Amino acid sequence: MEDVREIKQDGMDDWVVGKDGSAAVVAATGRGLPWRWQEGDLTVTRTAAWSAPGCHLGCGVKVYTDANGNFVKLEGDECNPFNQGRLCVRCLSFDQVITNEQRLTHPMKRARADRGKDAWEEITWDEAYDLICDTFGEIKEKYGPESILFASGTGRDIANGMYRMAYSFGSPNIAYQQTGVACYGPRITATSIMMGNYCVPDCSMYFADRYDNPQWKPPGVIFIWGNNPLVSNADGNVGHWMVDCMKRGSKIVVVDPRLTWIASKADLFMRLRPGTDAALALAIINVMIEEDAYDHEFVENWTYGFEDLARVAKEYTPEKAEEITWVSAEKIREAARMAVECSPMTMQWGLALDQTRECISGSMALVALWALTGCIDVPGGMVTTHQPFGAEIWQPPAAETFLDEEVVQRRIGYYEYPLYKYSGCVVAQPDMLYDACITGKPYAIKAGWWQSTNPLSCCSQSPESKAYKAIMNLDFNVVVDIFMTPTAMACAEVVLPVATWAEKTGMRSIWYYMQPINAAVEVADNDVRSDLQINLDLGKRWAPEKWPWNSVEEFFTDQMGDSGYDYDQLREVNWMYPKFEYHKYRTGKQRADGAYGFNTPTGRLEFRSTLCEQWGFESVPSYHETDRGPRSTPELMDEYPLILTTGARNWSYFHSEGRQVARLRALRPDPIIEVNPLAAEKYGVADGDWVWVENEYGKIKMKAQVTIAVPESVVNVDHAWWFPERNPETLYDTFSSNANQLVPPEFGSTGFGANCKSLICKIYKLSEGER
Ligand SMILES: Nc1nc2c(c(=O)[nH]1)N[C@H]1C(S)=C(S)[C@@H](COP(=O)(O)OP(=O)(O)OC[C@H]3O[C@@H](n4cnc5c(=O)[nH]c(N)nc54)[C@H](O)[C@@H]3O)O[C@H]1N2
Ligand SMILES: Nc1nc2c(c(=O)[nH]1)N[C@H]1C(S)=C(S)[C@@H](COP(=O)(O)OP(=O)(O)OC[C@H]3O[C@@H](n4cnc5c(=O)[nH]c(N)nc54)[C@H](O)[C@@H]3O)O[C@H]1N2
Ligand code: SF4
Ligand SMILES: [Mo]
Repeated sequence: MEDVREIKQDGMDDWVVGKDGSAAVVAATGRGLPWRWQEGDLTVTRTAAWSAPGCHLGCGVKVYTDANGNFVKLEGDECNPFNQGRLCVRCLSFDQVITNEQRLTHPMKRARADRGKDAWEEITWDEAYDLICDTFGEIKEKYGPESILFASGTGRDIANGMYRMAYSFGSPNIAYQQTGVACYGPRITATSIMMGNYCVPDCSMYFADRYDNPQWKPPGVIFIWGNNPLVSNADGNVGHWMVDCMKRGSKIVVVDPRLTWIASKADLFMRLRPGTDAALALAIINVMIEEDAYDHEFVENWTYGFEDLARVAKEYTPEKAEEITWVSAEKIREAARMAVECSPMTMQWGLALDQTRECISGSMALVALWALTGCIDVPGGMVTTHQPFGAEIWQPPAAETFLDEEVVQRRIGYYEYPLYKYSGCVVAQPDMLYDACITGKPYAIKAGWWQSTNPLSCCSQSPESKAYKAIMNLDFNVVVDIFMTPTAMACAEVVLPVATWAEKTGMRSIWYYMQPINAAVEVADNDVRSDLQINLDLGKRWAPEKWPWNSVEEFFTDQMGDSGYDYDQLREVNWMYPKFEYHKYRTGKQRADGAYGFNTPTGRLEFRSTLCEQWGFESVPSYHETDRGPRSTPELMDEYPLILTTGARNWSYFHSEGRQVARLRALRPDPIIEVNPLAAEKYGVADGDWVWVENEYGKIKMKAQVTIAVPESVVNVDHAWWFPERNPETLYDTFSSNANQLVPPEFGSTGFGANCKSLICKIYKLSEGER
């Protein structure tokens, strides 16, 4: 390797010249820092916290261990450019995860007849693998490899290994079983079809020297739209970055029905009615066009379909939008002016966009908004994303590299919903997949592999729901997790225990950088394996030619793209940042073919999507009224007078995780419904009361938190609750306070989207004895 790289010192940066002359930049701050050292009796290991337990980030941490390799404590790694030493309460409670008595410590099996019973038998890894291979093998022989689904949940440290393993088995049915994949995929799709790439707000994270980098400048204004960055640290974005930008002068506009911490600090807070985001965006666009305040140079030279956008936006005057969204026309005008005048404008958007049924055309309105400002790929604007060094580790491999085209096309939903190809998560359409589990159409689905997902707590309604029926209808299920879960208790024949991030060798990569996950803690007492090790073990059995690596380190070296480095060298430098450039669409670096412009059929940013047009989907940004609410179902509002949003993130929990972790549970002991003081008075509810939250679909028990965080007509409920302390054979009561009892499994015309955040309900106190 040494002969193909040359290191040049250039100010802050170390340049590494790869084989083809392409230059990468390695963080100067990382070179020369040890990845492991001794402090007194303790060994310190520099590493990254990704999963398990789960998170979208992977902040830099220093793990302290004793002479026996046992975990002692951890601290944020102040040298790590990504989080700069800051940690949230979940990492700070990791001591209670790694030593948690409820962790799974051995592979286990159970007879199918004993589903739902706490009747597990410990087995060895070899016995577990044999059982899985024999059973999957028989099913494959009889029904074909596509009859086994391979599911994971949200972005944890899983996808690359699990996708490879599933494809090695021969199945194209990768799954993420939330109705309409209503998380992230829709936003990626909307951006990709319009621009050919995804975009993120530029908080300097592409540079190892961060805010000091002379190329970067702070955003003039950050629109925080349907996202709560400090709490959720979602999608690779550290919430603290927003605060860092605020300190450097960025103004903040928040679009959220709830008064979040950052909304309380905002220059402009647009408290909209849940589900009306697209109408608000179109009204802001309306003002920008009416006031002739958009970026003409960008629109004329680099975009397509502006007239179509203008036609749609014309309808959404601020006054009309005020009626729909509850945001005053005056604030709408102010937002439009800030977007233009506080240049560069950027946007941190979130889950609320995906969780409307017509989420693609709705999200397109937001892409159009930021595009009109022309702040694309400029310092402090919306910057496009690319895999660092072309490495695959974060982005799973394409199915086509493993499977024949004809097999890929058998993926459930492949023909019906072609936009899935643009979502970055090439999964089966979840609702159709559940249907197939039940009906055997278009073909039988017979078994499930569930690695890092707990769909019964997170994404299903009740024992009567399609999800529960589908999962229970399968002949054989394998669950891979760190804890026993309601899903595993309900349906698994085999459970495999995994290592936490502190116990495994891995690699964290996202668009900005690459970093090793250095195993810090010995796992001698536990018989756990890393997710990748499990995928590698089984992948080797199913398709040895696709798994030529003898160790995970060898695997990672192969995943490092054109960096010119191997895994050990990555360890030496601690983290690697690719060379980053702005204005790529103007220099021919945005598209793989080197042409100027964007990676779309027209080469322009498409306000009217030619891809959508081709497939007969709605092709311009648009607003769709939510299915239930004061405008679409006024007749239901007497019975269900409150607007319901679900699942706003809290500090303690990552979805269904963390309920067994004492420190986290103490922060949020019970499932919460947020109710405004005026509403509480109206419905006879006091702070701390247990209430029924009910709508046409179901009812759940929640504890009222009376707070001005929500407006009078809106309530918000936690999602993903279960109670690890309760009887396993009730599935830990996961259906008693499960937000999804209130969410219908209905998705949008593109196969994406679900109305999780714009529903209706009523609330009333539990009677005596109902608790
Ligand atoms: N009503 C409502 N429902 C929602 C939402 C909402 O806002 N409202 N949000 C939705 C969203 S956006 C999402 S992404 C889904 C999330 O759904 P999921 O991703 O399925 O989340 P969990 O149910 O927490 O399941 C994760 C499981 O994986 C385990 N785990 C964590 N890390 C690892 C790891 O590294 N390896 C392995 N093998 N296991 C691991 C955890 O212990 C846990 O049991 O929920 C959705 N559900
Ligand atoms: N602590 C913690 N962090 C997490 C997770 C977790 O479970 N816990 N889950 C991870 C996952 S998978 C995801 S997808 C992300 C999601 O993270 P975010 O994108 O931040 O999503 P939420 O917290 O669900 O909602 C963000 C904000 O949207 C507001 N909101 C609700 N309805 C609407 C609406 O109709 N319109 C608008 N504009 N706003 C609305 C809520 O009040 C909330 O403040 O978080 C990730 N990070
Ligand atoms: S966001 Fe919190 S839980 Fe996630 S890696 Fe960073 S500190 Fe850990
Ligand atoms: Mo998510």
